[in-house]
Amino acid sequence: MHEQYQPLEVEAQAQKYWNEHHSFRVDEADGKEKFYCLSMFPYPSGKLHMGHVRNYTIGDVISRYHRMQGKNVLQPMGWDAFGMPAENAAMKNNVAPAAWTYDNIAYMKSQLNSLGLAIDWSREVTTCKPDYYRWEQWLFTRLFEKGVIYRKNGTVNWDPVDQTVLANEQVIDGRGWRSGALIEKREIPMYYFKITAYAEELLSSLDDLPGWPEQVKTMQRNWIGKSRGMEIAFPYDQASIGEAGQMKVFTTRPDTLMGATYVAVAAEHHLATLAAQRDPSLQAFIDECKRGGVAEADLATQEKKGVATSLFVEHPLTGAKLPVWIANYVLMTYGEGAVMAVPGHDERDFEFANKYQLPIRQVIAKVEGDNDFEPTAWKEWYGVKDESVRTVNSGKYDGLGYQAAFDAIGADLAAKGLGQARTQFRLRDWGISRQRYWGCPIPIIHCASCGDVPVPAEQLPVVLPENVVPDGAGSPLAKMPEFYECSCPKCGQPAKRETDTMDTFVESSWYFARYACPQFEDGMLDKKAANYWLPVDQYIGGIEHAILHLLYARFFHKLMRDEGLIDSDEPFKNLLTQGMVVAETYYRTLPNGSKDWFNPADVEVERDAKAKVIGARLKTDGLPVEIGGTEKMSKSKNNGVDPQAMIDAYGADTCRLFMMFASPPDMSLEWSDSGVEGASRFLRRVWRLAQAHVSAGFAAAVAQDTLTDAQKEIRRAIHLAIKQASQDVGQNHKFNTAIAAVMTLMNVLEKVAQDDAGNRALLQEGLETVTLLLAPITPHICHVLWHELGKEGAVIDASWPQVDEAALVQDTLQLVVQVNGKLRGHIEVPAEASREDVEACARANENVLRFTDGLTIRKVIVVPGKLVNIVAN
Ligand code: ANZ
Ligand code: ZN
Repeated sequence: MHEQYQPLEVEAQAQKYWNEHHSFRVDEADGKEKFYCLSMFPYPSGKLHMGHVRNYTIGDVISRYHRMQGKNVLQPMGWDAFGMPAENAAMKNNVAPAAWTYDNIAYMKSQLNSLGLAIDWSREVTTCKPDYYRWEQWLFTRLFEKGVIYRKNGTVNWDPVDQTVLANEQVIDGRGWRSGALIEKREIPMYYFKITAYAEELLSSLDDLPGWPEQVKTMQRNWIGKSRGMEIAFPYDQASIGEAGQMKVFTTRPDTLMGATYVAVAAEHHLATLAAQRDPSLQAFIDECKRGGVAEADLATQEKKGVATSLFVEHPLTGAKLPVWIANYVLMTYGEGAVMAVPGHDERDFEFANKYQLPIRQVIAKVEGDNDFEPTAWKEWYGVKDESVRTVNSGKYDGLGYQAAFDAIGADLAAKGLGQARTQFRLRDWGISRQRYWGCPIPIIHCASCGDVPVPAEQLPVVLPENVVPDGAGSPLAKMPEFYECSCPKCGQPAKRETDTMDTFVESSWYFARYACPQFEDGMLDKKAANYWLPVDQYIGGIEHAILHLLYARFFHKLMRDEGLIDSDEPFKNLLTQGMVVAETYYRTLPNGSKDWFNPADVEVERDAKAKVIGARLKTDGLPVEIGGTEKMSKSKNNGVDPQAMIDAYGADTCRLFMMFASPPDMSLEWSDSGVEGASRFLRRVWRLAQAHVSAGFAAAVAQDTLTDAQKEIRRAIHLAIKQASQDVGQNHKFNTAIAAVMTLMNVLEKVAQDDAGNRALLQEGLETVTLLLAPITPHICHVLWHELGKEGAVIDASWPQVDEAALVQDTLQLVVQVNGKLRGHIEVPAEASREDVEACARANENVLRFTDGLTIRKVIVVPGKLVNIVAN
């Protein structure tokens, strides 16, 4: 054993052992309990960033811990390999996206290996490879035949100069990112997954996921957005509209119907079109709304604007004529694209009515006691719909609570055929067509006589040609007759292959299942293997995937279930969303007012005695820089730290220990050089103690009943550490406090003299314990230490240590003694001493006698195991 800890050598040795022994390869072995631990797979962007390292270390620690619990642990890894960055890089460097992607994968795989992750690489999945996407295409054709996938027109961003469709992120301030041209909206045919058909189940089965963070479930619930309400029809006013018909609205507040003073429609609504035919001056506003193409979130906050039309509709209960407005806050894609405006009780309508001088009518009031309305405070009752409010100014409906008003108004509307209860979801069907090259081809053939024909299973996969360099002007596939020319599978006539590819969220929606059987060639999933491994026991990834990825993956799991491929209902039993990795930012303000950001690695910080940062200077010129506060590591603030530099300088174990010690996994982690150095120092201490112990020769096993009192204390520290770490890691994923427990133990062990057999036995037990407790976190050094401590087999095959309850028993306890709440001394009592004995011992303490001299003892408070407080005056 080297005297010094040499991480590079230690890590190479451990990794060599794992490789040679295929240590992490698993199969569906009977008998053992399975544990499937999954970290979200990376996009192969080029190199790992700190967020990846954190994510994969957390997953690895959990995996290794469960392996030590005797479970059959699967930890797979793969590549989310399709996507736009590859196309952009391809254009920049004139290499094919495939070559760029495969190079990145090779490099990042070597990085993952250098971290020492316990991955079963025999299950590697790469989504851009035909053996993977073939099954995605197969499922697509099945779902298309079932009607779960369908084709309809969708709106895209069209760049008229580049003649190409742009993704949302390629549109910057309304212009194309390359051409700078003003972007137009275009309707083109696209394929949609009917996720709305699963809305109810996706919502209700969130209740079956107690292992998910509440916050994520709430985000999903809001995204699915179930609203119970009513569909209400407003008959056209024949005189102004000139045709018969009804304008429908969806409302969650039919109880406010008597307060509707106008109606508003979206710019794309039929009535808007009709109004503009009558009055062309309206067209400008309609065009402005359509051009906006604003995200839904912005719609809620943007300034409300509208124009009046000369059209009217009739109130369904009173027949009163309500003016029709065109308003920018009404979405064409929600409900019916029209609203009944109740400015008295809806904030958006209120803002609009105030601006355009439209009447506002109060029809809801707060009720205090039985019937004590408070008409002045009504604006506070926006959104309130329960029994704390009553209808007012509503004629025959006056005095009703929310539900009673809903029912009474609903019944009258139903009798007239003008209303019915309805549930509305915010969730939309998922449009997956992308006019991009580097994605999974959509397996459809367009035939002039047969229409859209799915590619037959035996002709799959539709292989994406890999040697293509896109030029940024439209999809390359659409310019490759050798790709799109084909014959119709039904009639044999010449036909055209679809050239759109799928949204890359499709690949990441089922990779977790393919890991169960990555080489299976007879179907998408090998049912036996998939049912064995799934659901994933622990899924780990960033909170940024809380909505889309996790919702799509849940959806796909249900699609695969309904296809008979798998039996479970949900893919991820437990979810851990890791916090961000943040770092200090440094900058100087340039003469033009913009900021020049400096990387933390290039900055020297000054600290005061309490280690608080008081100043910072650039290393190159020694001049001060401003401190911009801690922020998520990002390119824009230049505060990213390259994990590779840290691994190269300190080794993977130090890096892993720092990451796990700096904060619990769900909190943000602040980068700190001194933290890394601290981690490195700690590992060197462990090594040094082990080295000293091992070089002193043989150590016998501990015999609890021969230990002296002092030795019992040492052994107690060992087992307290086991107890603490087991709780922290096993139950709460609090690796930081588990590490702290090991550090406390190290402080004890370092003080043990290597002088007699009893001490040496304790040191042996202590060092074995340190090694086992750290094994999931710093696996390389523990692999070597285990061997050096003379243990048979590898530490990865060892069991997590067990607490010896006998070692925790304390023969004597030290209690604090207080007089009137002030510390006056300590007493030593037998652990099993009675309350009376403890009290008597405290009263006899000489300090207590001194401080109670001349006083009367009024009360003695005993907190067992802790303290005695004597109240005297
Ligand atoms: C009258 C009313 C009175 C409304 C009131 C609210 C409060 P959620 O809960 O999100 O489903 N709405 C309906 N369709 C719309 C559209 N296409 N664009 C914009 N807003 C629309 O929201 C339902 C409410 O959103 C509906 O209930 C409707 O306004 C509005 F005191 O109708 B309400
Ligand atoms: Zn045909």
